[in-house]
Amino acid sequence: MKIYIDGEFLDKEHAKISVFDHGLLYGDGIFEGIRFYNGRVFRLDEHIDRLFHSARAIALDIGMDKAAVAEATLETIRQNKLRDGYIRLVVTRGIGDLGLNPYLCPKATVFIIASAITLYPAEKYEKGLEIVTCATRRIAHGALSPMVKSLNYLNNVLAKIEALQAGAGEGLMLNEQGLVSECTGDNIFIVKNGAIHTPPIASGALAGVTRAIVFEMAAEFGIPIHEPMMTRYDIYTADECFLTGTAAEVIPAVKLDTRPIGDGRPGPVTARLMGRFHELTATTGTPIYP
Ligand code: PXG
Repeated sequence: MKIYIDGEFLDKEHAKISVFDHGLLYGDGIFEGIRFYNGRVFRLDEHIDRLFHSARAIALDIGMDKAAVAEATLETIRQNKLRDGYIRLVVTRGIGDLGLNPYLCPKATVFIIASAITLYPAEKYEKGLEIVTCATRRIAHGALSPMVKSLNYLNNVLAKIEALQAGAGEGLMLNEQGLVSECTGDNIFIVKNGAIHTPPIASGALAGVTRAIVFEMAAEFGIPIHEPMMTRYDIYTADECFLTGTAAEVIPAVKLDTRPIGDGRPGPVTARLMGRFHELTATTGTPIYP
């Protein structure tokens, strides 16, 4: 396996980051998780745009332009001769001293891993996930913008521990007001009375690339889609529920806190969105091998 670090491709054994890197010392950095299917990178530009927005928000100079980051991403896949897989693209503040001061880090560290990804078992796509509400709250806008896909994932990790300990596939995270935000690594949607609803970005949801595709698909199908503030009640009483993310794609959720959602089985709107999403991943994207 060849890993991109700061312009070089290194073997896995030699792909190492300094213990003085502020990405490690302070979680001072950002990342993207990107999928590629059938020789094409899915929604590459959207991921690169979000990366640059994350960088801007934390005053981080990536030291490369968007075209160079996109090309490095494609070249990492080529070096590994892959056609299907997952990209982890990480930019850290870089190497500094043992103090918070980011201005003492002269240059950002950029690394890119192209690899396989652990997916939910196929059975979960057919039968649906059971999810539980986590006590750990989504990061507040006043602490660190939840829009920034930063290396500070500890509260999501703690929520994921809660979900896994409860035997659930994913955990629902609320914001400080107790409103539904999203899951630990996925956005959440419900279907009710023929319309799709998902919490607004203001509630602490990440502006997911897959989330945006649900809006496109809803428009295509003529299904109304709204972003109201939502509580758990809305999910308990929904007809259908599904989660979205680069890793999860579109996956049905059939129980929240042991209560069946709708009839407790994946619903028809979810199935239709899953089908269209698979068509998009199979037929669109930036070619890796022109
Ligand atoms: N919310 C959070 C907190 C995320 O981390 C999403 C929503 C969905 O966003 P996208 O843009 O992917 O539709 C994410 C993304 C993993 C993994 O290994 C998690 C994500 C992406 C890729 C892999 O669990 N989460």
